[in-house]
Amino acid sequence: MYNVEEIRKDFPILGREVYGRPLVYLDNGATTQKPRCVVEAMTDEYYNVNANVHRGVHFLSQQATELHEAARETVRRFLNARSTAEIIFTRGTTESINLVASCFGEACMREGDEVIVSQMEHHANIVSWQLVQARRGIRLRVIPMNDRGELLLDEYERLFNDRTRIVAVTHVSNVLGTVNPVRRMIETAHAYGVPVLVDGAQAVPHMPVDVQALGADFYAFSGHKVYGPTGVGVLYGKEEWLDRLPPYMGGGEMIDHVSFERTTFAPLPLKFEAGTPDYVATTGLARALDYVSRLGMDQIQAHEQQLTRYALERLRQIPGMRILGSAAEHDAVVSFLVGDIHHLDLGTLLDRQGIAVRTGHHCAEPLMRRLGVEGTVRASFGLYNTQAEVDALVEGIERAAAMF
Ligand code: C6P
Repeated sequence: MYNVEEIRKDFPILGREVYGRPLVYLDNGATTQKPRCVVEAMTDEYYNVNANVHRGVHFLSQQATELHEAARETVRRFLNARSTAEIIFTRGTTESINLVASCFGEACMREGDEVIVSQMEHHANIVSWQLVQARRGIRLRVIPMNDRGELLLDEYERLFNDRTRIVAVTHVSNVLGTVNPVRRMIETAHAYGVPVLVDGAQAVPHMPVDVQALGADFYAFSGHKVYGPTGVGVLYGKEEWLDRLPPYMGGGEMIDHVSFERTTFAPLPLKFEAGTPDYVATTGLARALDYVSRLGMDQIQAHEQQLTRYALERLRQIPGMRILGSAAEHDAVVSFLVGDIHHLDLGTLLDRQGIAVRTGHHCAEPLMRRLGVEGTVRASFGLYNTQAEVDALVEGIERAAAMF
């Protein structure tokens, strides 16, 4: 049994008030709240274990290293990767994508080569490729979408040609909630001999992800969006691809031997992990993944899907409501506008009622342009949200709309 009221007790922040009203936190797409066990594991490591990893012979360093490498194994299991060599710790999705764009761009792309991205990408998966474009003269090709917010797969297939080097696509849109058919898209790309990077920032917190079943060559996500700490994320990469790529940054940890004449690099995954990692955050991330695994990703998904259906049903009844995105496969994100009320005004009025939503372009300006809007209000659900909170959102919107 999924007992959301019991689950909420694990998240102290959910008990607080803002402006004298109970907090209704519906900005989980931006970041999620942390269960007590995550914060306690990190506090415990700072109080009792803290030492730099991979370097010291002393007891604490070895213990910290064990925790850090155990966290890598937890991530491996969570994603069902083949080996811990395929799990690179980064600062988050943004850094994971930049790592692939930069290293893959350098090793595998030349002037005139192409990367396929989609109309609904987050800036992280657009701008990182534009940096490669500036350096190496590559081209971005864009998969279009229909008005429901679904990618056009026929058009996608038409984008492949002999200059296509990689596909970089989001698993779930942070604005529309569309769940893209990435498995099918990967099969298509592989039929053309092209690898695929999947931006899993908005997928990993909401559904079971199996990188081997998907066939993804690279898969990126952020710890803080899956109830873990900020400042840590993951890049999964197939070993054969990671082996082919040059290091991203130079420094300690990532080397084998260094001389002024010649340096050799450490084996995977350390080749991509220059400098002291946030080893306390990796412990926190592992604890968060254990936490969601214990609840069950299937159960979390079922709970959030039910909540999203309920929210869509209720929101649609509000006069003047325009919901952006109605893809058949829809995740726990709802973007909307009401009448001609500016998204920022609506967000501010909701905030005054204790309801936290996000407003603006959500780091997806090209998508906003396609939708013909400047921004939206976005409610994004997490494993601890309730129907009562959806009701509060609906009533909050009605109250705000009545003021206009
Ligand atoms: N989206 C949102 O409110 P970082 O900042 O590295 O943890 O994640 C970047 C990122 C990449 N891809 C997708 C699909 C995302 O949604 C995000 C982060 C947040 O929608 C902040 S803009």
